[in-house]
Amino acid sequence: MLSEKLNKVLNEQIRIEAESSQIYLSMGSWAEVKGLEGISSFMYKQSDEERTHMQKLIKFVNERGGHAVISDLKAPATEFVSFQNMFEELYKHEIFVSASINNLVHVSLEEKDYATHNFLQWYVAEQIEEEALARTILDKINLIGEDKGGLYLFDRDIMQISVQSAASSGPAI
Ligand code: OFO
Repeated sequence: MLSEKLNKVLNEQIRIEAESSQIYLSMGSWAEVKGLEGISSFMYKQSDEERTHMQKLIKFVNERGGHAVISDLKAPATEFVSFQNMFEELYKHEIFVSASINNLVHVSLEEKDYATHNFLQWYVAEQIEEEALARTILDKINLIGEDKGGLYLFDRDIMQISVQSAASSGPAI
């Protein structure tokens, strides 16, 4: 049975995952309008993944005798200065999510809830991967600079990243 405190912080994480999904959906739409097809499909896939993270949490909370509460969400940004800026925002957001997951792990230990602690390890590993991927992408972007041909190739490559990771990941809900 989940403690009230853990139920509360897990519900906050459910909201954060849902907001992450909306943020990436909005980024995907912005990129699509700008004709950046690869970036857009990458963002749409990220958005879908965040939704599965949220669903996995909902199931866990309810299975453990808690109540997963679905709340309203903060509206995401709809405009970005550039695609570079958009990926910097994505990276910052993933760092914020990692801190939030770390805090959840901390609370699970305080509450001596080892089942929740164990469940959260999947999220800890996922955040390491997502931060690493965002950093790799930012490195590539820095290499491109203002080069338009580079942007064309980047957009094509990132489409590949999203296809590959879609085939190899996706948590069991
Ligand atoms: Fe939910 O995985 Fe990153 O944010």
